[in-house]
Formats: sequence, C-alpha cells, structure tokens
Amino acid sequence: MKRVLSGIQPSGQLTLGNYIGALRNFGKLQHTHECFFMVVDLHAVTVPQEPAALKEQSEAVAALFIASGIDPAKSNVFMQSHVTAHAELGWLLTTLTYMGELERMTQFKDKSSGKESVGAGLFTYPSLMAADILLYNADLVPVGDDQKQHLELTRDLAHRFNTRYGQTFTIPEPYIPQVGARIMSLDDASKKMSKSNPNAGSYIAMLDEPDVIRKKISRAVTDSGREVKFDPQGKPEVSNLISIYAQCADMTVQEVEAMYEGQGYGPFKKDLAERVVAVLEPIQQRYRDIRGSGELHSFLRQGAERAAAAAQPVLRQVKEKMGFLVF
Ligand code: AQP
Repeated sequence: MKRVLSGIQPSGQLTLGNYIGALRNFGKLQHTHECFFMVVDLHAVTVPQEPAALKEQSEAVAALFIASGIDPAKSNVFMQSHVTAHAELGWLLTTLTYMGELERMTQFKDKSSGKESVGAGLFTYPSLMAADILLYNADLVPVGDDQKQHLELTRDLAHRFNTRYGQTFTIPEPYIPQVGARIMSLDDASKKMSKSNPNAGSYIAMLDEPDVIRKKISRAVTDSGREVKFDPQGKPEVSNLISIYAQCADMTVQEVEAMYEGQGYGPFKKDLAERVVAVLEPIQQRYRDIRGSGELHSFLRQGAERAAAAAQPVLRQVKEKMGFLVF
C-alpha cells in the first residue's frame, strides 16, 4: 500500500478551507492507502501562540480529524511533537537547505511582511515540513494549492540527500484537489481563507454555530452585479462562493451557475449557507461526542507509538549515512 502523509497546524480554529482543501480528502484516502495524519504543533509555534490556546486547539484539531471521517484504528493520527524524530530530522535537513531556497517561499514572505521581528522558525519551517514527510517515506502528500512550493522543496531536499549520501528517501508527489484547492477569504477574495486571520468574519470555522455560518455568508463580500457566474478573474468573490457551494453540494460549478441563473445573489447565498451547515453540522455532532468520550488521548498515544515505530529506523539510517556515531 502506498503511504500518505499530511498535517494541519493547531494555529487557530480549523476553517472550511482546511476541510475542503485537506481534511475531506484525508478520510477518502485511508481506504486505499496507509495514512499518517498529524497535528503539526511544532509548526504552529513558528508564530507566537498562547499556551492554553495551543493546548485546546491541538485537541480540537485532533478531534476534528476523527470527526471528519479519519478512523484512528485504521490511520495513524498523532501529535507531531510526540514523535521526537521530526525535530531531529528537521534539524538535519535544515543543514542541507540553502538560504536562497527559503527566501523564495511565498508563505514566508506573506507571514513575515509588515512584521517588525520574525522568528527564525518561520523561515526554516519548510525544512521541518520536509522532515515530516520524508521520515515516513510518504508517496503522496494531500495538500491545498498553497503548500505546493513547500512540497517542491521537500522533493529537492530528498534528491539532494539521495545524491549526496545514497538512495534513502522516496520522492513524494503532491495530491492537490482539482476544485477547492484554494478557498478564499469571505472579506477579500485575493487572500486564502485562513484560520489565523484576526477577522473571524473572513472565515467559516468548522465549529461555527449554524446561525453564525448563516450570518457570515450573508455578509460575505460580493460585487455590484447580480449574476451568479463563475469567473475567477472578473468576479473573484462570487466565484469563490460558487466553489464552496459546488464542494459542499457535490456539484460542478456549471451546475451551480445553471441553478441560479437570473436569480441574483440573495437566494444563492441563502442556499449556500444551508449547504455549508448541512456539511458541518454532522461533523460538529461527532466532534462533541469524541471530546466528551475521553478517548482522544488514548487514540493519540497509540498513533504516536505507531508513527515513532515507522520513523525511528529511517532517522537511524539517515544518521548512519551522514556519519553520526550510531550504536
Ligand atoms: N483556504 C484554503 N483552501 C484550501 N486548502 C487550505 N488549506 C489551508 N487553508 C486552505 C490546507 O489545509 C491544510 C492545513 O493547513 P495548515 O493549517 O497546516 O496551514 P495553512 O495552509 O497555513 O492553513 P491556514 O488555515 O492558513 O493556517 P494559518 O492561518 O495558521 O497559516 C494544508 O494542506 C493547506 O493546504
């Protein structure tokens, strides 16, 4: 079975963007692949996190993995910081990464722009992400469009290591959904929907109450026209809402356009809100059940044990090849 690995940062409340771009596909892949799904807490601290919030969000993300359809008995669900090999291989790969490669990363440019001081971890984080993936010799990495550049770096680092020290790492392939790979912000369609956006109206959180979802969608920015038409260049806001609709209703964008021809934005937005609620409500119910059951920690402990068993031999091999004294 081919291996799949992906992760989500506990850097805020998971959004509909995280669900459509990532989580939803995780559940599907576990039937045909051996899967490793992590809560990447070491990545979250590349920007300041309030300790109590980090702990709560980490549990929430893990519970949302399971509530979204990942079976912890079938897939390996774990916290990145529980498998220490990530930090270790992360450092080793940092020493193989060039400054220029990291300077080119658009996510670093976005997250650091306008900030007076930026932590070094934000800069070197793509090397840690490479370690996350290569540690398991993952074949496939399901990510949204925004992570494509980081995955390219992972592939380059794997090639570099294999060339310098001999065949060690599998070169991973990105698995990017064709539609929904980039869900945009509700208040600004030039930015992706992001859980760390300080304006909560810019995203739909997976745990937003139905009435909050309705309100956010009714306030979502559109344009001065009234045509429900998919035209990402000319009508980016409406096109984003059509994408969300298509994803939540399992329809094509053309089917959505045809359904609302001549009807204006009002009925479209009202129905869209109900489509989103219909997707998120059952997940929210399962989420409450999981958090209430008290089983989450034991799932995470088992997941970390299995992940560590897979990761340790790879780390050992890397250290031996690099010339570390390994007993
Ligand atoms: N808006 C989005 N549309 C589609 N996919 C998305 N992803 C994130 N936002 C969107 C995908 O979700 C996975 C996990 O992402 P992450 O939390 O590790 O980091 P991120 O990409 O930086 O996500 P956020 O929400 O924007 O977090 P913050 O605000 O903390 O940086 C990835 O597969 C990502 O592609």
